[in-house]
Amino acid sequence: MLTRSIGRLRPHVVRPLRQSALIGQAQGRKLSTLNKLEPKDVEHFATILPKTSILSTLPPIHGSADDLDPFNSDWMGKYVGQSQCVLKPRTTEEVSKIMKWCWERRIPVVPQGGNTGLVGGSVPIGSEVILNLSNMNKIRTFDPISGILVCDAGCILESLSEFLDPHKHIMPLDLGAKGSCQIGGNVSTNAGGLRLLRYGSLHGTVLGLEVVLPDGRVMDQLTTLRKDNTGYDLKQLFIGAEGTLGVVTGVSILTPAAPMAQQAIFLALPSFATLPKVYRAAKRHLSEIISAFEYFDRQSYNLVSGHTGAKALEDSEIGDSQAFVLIETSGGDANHDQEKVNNLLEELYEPADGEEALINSGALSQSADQFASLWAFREGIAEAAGKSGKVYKYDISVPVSEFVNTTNRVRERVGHKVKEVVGYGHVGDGNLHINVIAETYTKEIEELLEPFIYEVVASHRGSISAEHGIGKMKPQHLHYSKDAVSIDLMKKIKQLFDERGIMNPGKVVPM
Ligand code: FAD
Ligand code: 2HG
Ligand code: ZN
Repeated sequence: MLTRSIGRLRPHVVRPLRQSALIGQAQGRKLSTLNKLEPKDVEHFATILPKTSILSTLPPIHGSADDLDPFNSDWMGKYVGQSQCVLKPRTTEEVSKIMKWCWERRIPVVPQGGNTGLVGGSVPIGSEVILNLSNMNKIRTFDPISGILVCDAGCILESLSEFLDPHKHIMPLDLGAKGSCQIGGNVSTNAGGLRLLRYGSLHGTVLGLEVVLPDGRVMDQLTTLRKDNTGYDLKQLFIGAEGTLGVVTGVSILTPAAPMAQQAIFLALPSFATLPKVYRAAKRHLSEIISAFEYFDRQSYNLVSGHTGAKALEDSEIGDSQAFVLIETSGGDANHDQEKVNNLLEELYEPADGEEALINSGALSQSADQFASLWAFREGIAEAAGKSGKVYKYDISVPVSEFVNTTNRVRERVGHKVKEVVGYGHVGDGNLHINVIAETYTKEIEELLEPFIYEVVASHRGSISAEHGIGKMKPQHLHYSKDAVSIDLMKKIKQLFDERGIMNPGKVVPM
């Protein structure tokens, strides 16, 4: 029988790391055609923003370089820039004035949200100005009838969820970095996350955007229309552009009604071999109430358990289970949903074809706390990996049947040169995360992994970036997932919006 006694897990907290390792010095984009920041630029910024909204080592601010460190370094401590100036505008007008000045002076700019990105897109490759959106954090409107929320781009995802809670609505996306990431960053990376299976991608739920273009003009497409077939849908270009085409300053997004009943089901499987059957059975039995189906391997389980001391099940129930699944249901009636879950569990323990049980054991959340604890276990993998060492992160789309083969090929490839390789991901979206944890970042390990992993992905016609983006990490590998014609068009679009190349140079588009 499923155990119902869980609740020893600690809540997951996302904290930016401040480390100084640097892989691959700034290269790529021709930063030389751009101008270096001078004191006169900072003086001008001080006419647009109060001095408290400017961090700079240059006069007239004369700040300390240490104050800029958290903005220059990414969440993994893998990418480190040398910006001498961070600007924190409060309004779209301020962003527009800053961009206009930078455009005229040819000064490169990196838009930055919560700085939780995992591909080095949010930090400079050289000394670009950092335009940090954290002071743009106002809700503009919310319509409880349609569920349409309009807000500033710098609103933190979790704050938006908290705002919606009393209105009985939820954000259509959720991710482990919710306490730090911003909706503008989510849009700019087209973040996927844990609810994509149910609510789809931001390409569908974002209804409108307000964007400051590289030359300072404001593109106002902040509509609240669900239907609008008036020509090219320009806002789609900014969803996933990673700050290379403009600065997203406002977002209009469709928020779903909050489910009346939710449950988390944690399952321990003898091996990955039974997972496809479990997934199919879950889809059949749970149909409209399934809202997430997440997988992680034994190495991931041990990592989180070792790091937090948490256990999703007793050791005796886990036994030598090699694969774990977290299923979430979101429905309108707890009794009705429970019946569906019971039918599913019955089939998993006693398959109709008389085969062996598909699962070893499992746990069902019985309270909001237990629900949160089970999710914290899954969401804690990235943080636990970061606490164990330096992490090479691969975020790929391959057929679900290839999840374990692909992870094992990476394990064999790196052998004892690294501490651990863990595999986990969003089964419902065919998205596998492979985290390779090493003592330190080295060229030797990087060269073992790349392009090896991308070649494996390409052999399945998969994606080298399922949800985290391209950033600084992968422009040179884009061809593994995009053909030459597509890359050529991407370059032309970049040129059209940003012919001076000041917007987040060296990111996404290969040279
Ligand atoms: P940043 O990291 O600040 O920026 C990301 C990119 O967007 C950069 O290129 C930046 O220049 C650009 N950008 C940011 N704001 C703007 C703006 N207003 N206008 C224009 N460009 C902008 N990602 C997923 O997809 N799914 C997950 O499940 C997931 N889980 C995560 C869990 C953890 C613990 C962590 C650390 C990260 C996770 N991520 C995940 C990656 C990351 O959190 C997301 O990509 C997130 O959307 C980034 O938001 P941010 O505000 O931190 O953006
Ligand atoms: C997740 O699904 C995130 O937990 C992070 O996308 C993945 O850190 C990673 O590799
Ligand atoms: Zn993910």
